[in-house]
Amino acid sequence: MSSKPEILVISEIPQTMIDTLERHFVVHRYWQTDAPALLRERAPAIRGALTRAAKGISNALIEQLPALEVISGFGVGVDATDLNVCRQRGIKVSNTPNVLNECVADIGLALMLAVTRKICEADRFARAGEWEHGAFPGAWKMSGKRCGIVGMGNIGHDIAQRAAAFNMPIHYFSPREARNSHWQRHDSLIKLANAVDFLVLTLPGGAKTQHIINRDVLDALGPEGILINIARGSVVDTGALIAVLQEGKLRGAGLDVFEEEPHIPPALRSLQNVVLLPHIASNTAETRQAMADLTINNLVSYFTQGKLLTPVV
Ligand code: 8YV
Repeated sequence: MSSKPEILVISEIPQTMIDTLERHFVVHRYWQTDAPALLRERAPAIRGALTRAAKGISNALIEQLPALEVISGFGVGVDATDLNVCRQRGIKVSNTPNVLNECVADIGLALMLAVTRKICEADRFARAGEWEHGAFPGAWKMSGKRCGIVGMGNIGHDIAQRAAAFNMPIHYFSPREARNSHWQRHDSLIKLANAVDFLVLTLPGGAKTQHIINRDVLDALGPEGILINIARGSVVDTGALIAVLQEGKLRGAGLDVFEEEPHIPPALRSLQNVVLLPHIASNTAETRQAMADLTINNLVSYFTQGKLLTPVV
């Protein structure tokens, strides 16, 4: 067997990433192989794992990898992997912070505009030839409306800067103080939701934030409010969201993430006042290349220098 360290790639990644990885590692494609046979044969030798951030790596799989030292996440979120289990086992974990901030923030603004100006609905109207039978009914203005951000991290800051360019007053709820003192901090989610027209979610997923956007928060956002989720599906109570949308108690929603990806509840899919994206916020050629480089370089750095470039654990 080669002297290169053996790593397990958990879910599908671009072939170009596999090609680069193979220069440094013996790569096992978990999603493509007979998993039980692979684990029987190679588990004792597998020292590293690479996983898509939104998918993570299960505790059951971690348990079957006794030699696992390091997990490199392809993405910034680390909610899908149990970090406590990793700490207990002494497994190092990394992610890809910052390289995706701009593209994720861009999609946040795109969803805000798409919902308010009914871009997708108007596109469907135009394609169907309906214009020939009458004008499009019209939409709402976005510039100048109040933007509320939940989670003032680096992506939250990028959203705020973009929204400020649309003359939108910035409000937020976050454990961390914003870098700009003109942005108004609120000490509860309900107070934030009451004060704004848009609620943009950029907070981490995981047990602590599960369904933090519940019926009470959505009611506080109100019938002229718009919810934008570019964080994790788990932070929103989807049942409550569907109910307020169906009842006309929320103007609309723009969602890039869902509770059970890739499944999107049919009730959401049938609503006109939502814009639904298949988790594409970071999915541009430039950003995915930067994420791929950092994901791979974390593993290379760990195995050659003994340390991760962007450690989480
Ligand atoms: C990734 C994400 O595109 O970074 C994250 O946490 O959710 C996305 O940006 C996704 O995890 C694919 O790997």
